[in-house]
Amino acid sequence: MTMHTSSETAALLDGIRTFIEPAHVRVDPDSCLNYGRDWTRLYAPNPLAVVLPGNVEQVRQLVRYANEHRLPLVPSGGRTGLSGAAVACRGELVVSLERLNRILDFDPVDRSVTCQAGVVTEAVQNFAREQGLYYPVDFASRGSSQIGGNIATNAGGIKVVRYGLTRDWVTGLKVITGRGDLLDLNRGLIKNASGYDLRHLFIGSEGTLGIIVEATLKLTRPLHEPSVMVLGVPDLNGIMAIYGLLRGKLELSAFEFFSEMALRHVLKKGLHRPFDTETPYYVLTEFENPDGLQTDEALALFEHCAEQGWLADGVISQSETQAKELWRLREDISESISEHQPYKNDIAVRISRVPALLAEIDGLLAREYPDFEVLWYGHIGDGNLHINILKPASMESAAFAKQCGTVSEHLFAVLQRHGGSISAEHGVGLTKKPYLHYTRDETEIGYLRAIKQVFDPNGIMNPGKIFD
Ligand code: 2HG
Ligand code: ZN
Repeated sequence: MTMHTSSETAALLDGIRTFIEPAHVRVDPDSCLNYGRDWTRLYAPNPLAVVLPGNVEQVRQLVRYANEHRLPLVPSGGRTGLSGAAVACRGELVVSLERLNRILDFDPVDRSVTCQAGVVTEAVQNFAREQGLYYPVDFASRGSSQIGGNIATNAGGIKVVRYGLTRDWVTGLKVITGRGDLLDLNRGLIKNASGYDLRHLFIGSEGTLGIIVEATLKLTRPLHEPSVMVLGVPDLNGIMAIYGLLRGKLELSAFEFFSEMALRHVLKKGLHRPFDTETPYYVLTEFENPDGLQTDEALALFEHCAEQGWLADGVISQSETQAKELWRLREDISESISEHQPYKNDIAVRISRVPALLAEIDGLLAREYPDFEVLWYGHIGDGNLHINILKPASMESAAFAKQCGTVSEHLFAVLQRHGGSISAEHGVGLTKKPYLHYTRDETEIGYLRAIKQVFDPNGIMNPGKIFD
């Protein structure tokens, strides 16, 4: 990375101010702090400056300028990421897409919406609802995450069992490649068999190939009156047994779990227990229940699971408000523990492998972290577990990270044996980079590098993220 003197930096930024309004090229400490980091909070932000282009042409000019001057760029959305992919800690220029925040087009026949990259997820969801439709990619950070960032990380979330990942909803993408070319990829087509689909390379590329500036998203019909059940489960194995039964009988749109230890953190923030019985684990599941027609079926399934000893108690929502309250028990966990600087795991295996993986890592974590608080939660219906280890207040951050890093090696070795992934949905960014080889072998990483070289020959796009 080139070090610039302050007069060189000033000249570089002045150059940018010739094609982006000076007010949108910021160097003030507040902007550098806020735009230079994401939710990981592990790295000290240190960007050169923050630039907020107001249109696609300005993004293109900026990328061309960055190539000429070998300026590293960090594309920036809502910065709700948890892997450090949107962190600028090495003098990079942050490119915030937040001014590209317009919904551009809607077509009721196509059932699709075209929007700029900086549109907030919830704004797309609300727009869809106003059209009588539904954008089903959903997660707790919906109020600040942006569509461009969702696409750059192929965001998953809480409805994947029914609707899949962000990848499944993107029918068109406009990107500025790391070379500064504008590509208009797939243009909203459902079917297009005309060769390599570059759209899918950009989905999940974490800003390393170029900058997403616009997206066309599919919409679908809304869920019919979903009901939510929370079930108290005595052991981890019971969870998958319940899943196997329920998914065959109900139209599930979510199947999540969390531990009693995790629940206690949201209770501390003012939420209430779903029922009096305490169990080590809980399942939260959502299913379509138009006119309450599935309630009897759900209750019969509940009885069956109770007879098998798979669950000990449960509750089913009686209203939309109650459903929302139950959802908060799961959705609020991540934020409720952030003050404990958790070491985050975001692992995935095939659903069928979950019981075997759980059995192995449960023992491993108990052995390796005897004195740490280990919280389990996540999207178990997708094979995706978030295991969070809380930092003891008395321990130094660096020592804690080091110890967790060592345990990660054991954990990921187990995961590798089960054919799993070190990141299900949060991405690799900086935090998972040292472990990428557990999921992708060296030959495959070689292909990733070669692809990057094609789109970003000067290595200016989010350098140091995913791999070096
Ligand atoms: C969730 O599912 C998010 O709540 C955050 O992906 C997970 O905090 C985490 O580890
Ligand atoms: Zn998650």
